[in-house]
Amino acid sequence: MANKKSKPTIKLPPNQVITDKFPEFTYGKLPKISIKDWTLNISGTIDKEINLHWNDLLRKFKHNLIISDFHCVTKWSKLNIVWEGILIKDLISFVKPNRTTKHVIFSCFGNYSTNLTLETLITTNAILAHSANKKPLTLEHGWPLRLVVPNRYGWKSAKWIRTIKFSDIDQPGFWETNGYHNNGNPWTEERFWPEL
Ligand SMILES: Nc1nc2c(c(=O)[nH]1)N[C@H]1C(S)=C(S)[C@@H](COP(=O)(O)O)O[C@H]1N2
Ligand SMILES: [Mo]
Repeated sequence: MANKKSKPTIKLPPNQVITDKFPEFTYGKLPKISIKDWTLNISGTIDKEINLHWNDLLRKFKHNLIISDFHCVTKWSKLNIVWEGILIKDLISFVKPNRTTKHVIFSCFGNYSTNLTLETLITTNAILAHSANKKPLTLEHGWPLRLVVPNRYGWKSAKWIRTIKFSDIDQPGFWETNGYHNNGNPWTEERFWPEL
């Protein structure tokens, strides 16, 4: 009789390894942030630039949960993280970017940035998270607010978000100008610039 091998039930992008820990992965030093002075600046191809204080942000938007897997390009993956925060979709409905808008650039406290297309943010159900696995983020994981983009490598999930700029023109971020792929889809291993 044929010996049926059981198929693995976990779907993992190619060449990733599961970790049960939640590694902290930061280029450079941890930023110092005071929640009292914290603002989120939203600008670019929207009608009016906005600055939101922490409490404004928490009050203005619905809070949602997503469960997603985290894949670092250095090959560790952590499965099933519960993120809570504000869906980028809700932020987009609020700021109403102009019809020509195609790109969104996130900049952080510290010297880090990343770029995504508006379409990717919507179709991946990206979230601005303030908690992970039911606890407020630790500073190491991006407190008070980080981006989480499911189905993109971890470097797109920028921690310590400070500004969000909507744009007609792409503006590659920190890793995207240092050899990492502009799109970063782990399922097709978009790790590095295609010519590298
Ligand atoms: N501001 C900032 N965001 C960042 C990084 C960083 O160095 N600075 N590293 C990125 C990388 S490469 C990964 S894998 C994830 C790691 O998130 P974690 O430290 O919460 O595991 O954060 C991403 N966001
Ligand atoms: Mo990473």
